[in-house]
Amino acid sequence: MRAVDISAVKQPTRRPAPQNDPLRWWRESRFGMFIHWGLYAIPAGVWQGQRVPYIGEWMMFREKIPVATYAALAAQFHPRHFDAAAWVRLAKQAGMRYLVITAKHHDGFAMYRTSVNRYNVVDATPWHHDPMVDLARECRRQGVRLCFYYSQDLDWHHPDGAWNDWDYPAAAKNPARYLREKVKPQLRELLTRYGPVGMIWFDTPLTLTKAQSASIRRFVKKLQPRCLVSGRIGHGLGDYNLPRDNFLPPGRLEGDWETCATLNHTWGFKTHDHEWKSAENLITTLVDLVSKGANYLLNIGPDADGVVPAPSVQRLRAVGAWLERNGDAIYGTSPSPFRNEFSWGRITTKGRRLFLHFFSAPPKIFHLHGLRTRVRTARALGDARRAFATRQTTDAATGLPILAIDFTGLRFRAPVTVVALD
Ligand code: FHN
Repeated sequence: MRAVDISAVKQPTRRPAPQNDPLRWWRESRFGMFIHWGLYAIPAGVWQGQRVPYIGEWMMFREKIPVATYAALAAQFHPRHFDAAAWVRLAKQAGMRYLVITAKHHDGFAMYRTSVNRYNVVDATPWHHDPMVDLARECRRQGVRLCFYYSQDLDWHHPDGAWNDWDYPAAAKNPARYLREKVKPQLRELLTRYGPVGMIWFDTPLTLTKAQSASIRRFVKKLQPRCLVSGRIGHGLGDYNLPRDNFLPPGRLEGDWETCATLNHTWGFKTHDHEWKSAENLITTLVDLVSKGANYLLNIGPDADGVVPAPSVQRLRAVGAWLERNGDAIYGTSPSPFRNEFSWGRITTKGRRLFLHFFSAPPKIFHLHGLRTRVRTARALGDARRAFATRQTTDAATGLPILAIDFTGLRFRAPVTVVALD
């Protein structure tokens, strides 16, 4: 093991960001809410009486549902319980600082008012309502950053969009026309009608060329220069990296990363997916990701009435309660100065402070090997009176520094307790 000094750790993306760096808010936020909501919430994972095993929002593709049959679902979309204030409040309660909602997923249906075609939540449903107006207002009011998911490549509704070859022959597709007639006009609407947008969360770059992706990026930046572009614009053109869904990195990452993840196994609502990750799992994952330099974008899939599944609400509130006590060790932090993972937990840093996140109670005398920085105090986070005795020595055999902290008498709160060193 190499000894580290927290002030000397190379943290390429953690350099003090200039005030005007558009990534600054995103790096500081660390935790966001992903929302997958669309027509797929109506069949909710059941097609022709059969429960489907795959992610709910892929039903149109997996069943090769003709455009006209799928579009007919819109006549049933009338979410009487939709409450933008409550959704944004839930994000706040969970400690999430940004919200990314599906403005258009792969099914091509716009969940906002678009003038591009009538295939949208205002013109095609009995609801006749644009939920993005409410969400934009509530995000502004409650201080959460609004971001839009937009499927720029796959579009199973547009004749020139990628991957619907059961309605439209692949050979006749003209992607340039799709970009010109749908993608760019819709992005213009999203970026000019709802106020400042934190990010356009592009997804699944599968068929567009580098030049096409670059032209989408330029288009976004021209309309809102501070709006971020997610890594899945493809071709390395994003403002940050987005690995595969539910990715848990094995060690510290270089650069800016985000892991997007499900709470159960689907993104879009399914009636029969009840395998929820526990609150402990979510907190541990948040800590793990942040200690490695990644953001955590965690998904909810509201049902067709606009109701967020109760198990999602319970779990998000539990994470929020933990963040309420321990948020100082998450928001605005830098990754662990150590490359390796520890079996006892994880480390985050902020300035000269080092946060030790224990996944279970440590021994009464806890040893941290390899920290060269002098430690003045060690105390339980949020409890300045609670100081622990520390001792720094050098291991005679390896020459490595050893920090010993005496936790005698500390009752560790489940699932983890954070200790700050400065
Ligand atoms: O195909 C999509 C999927 O439906 C979902 O939107 C996820 C979220 O990251 N992205 C794609 C798969 O990676």
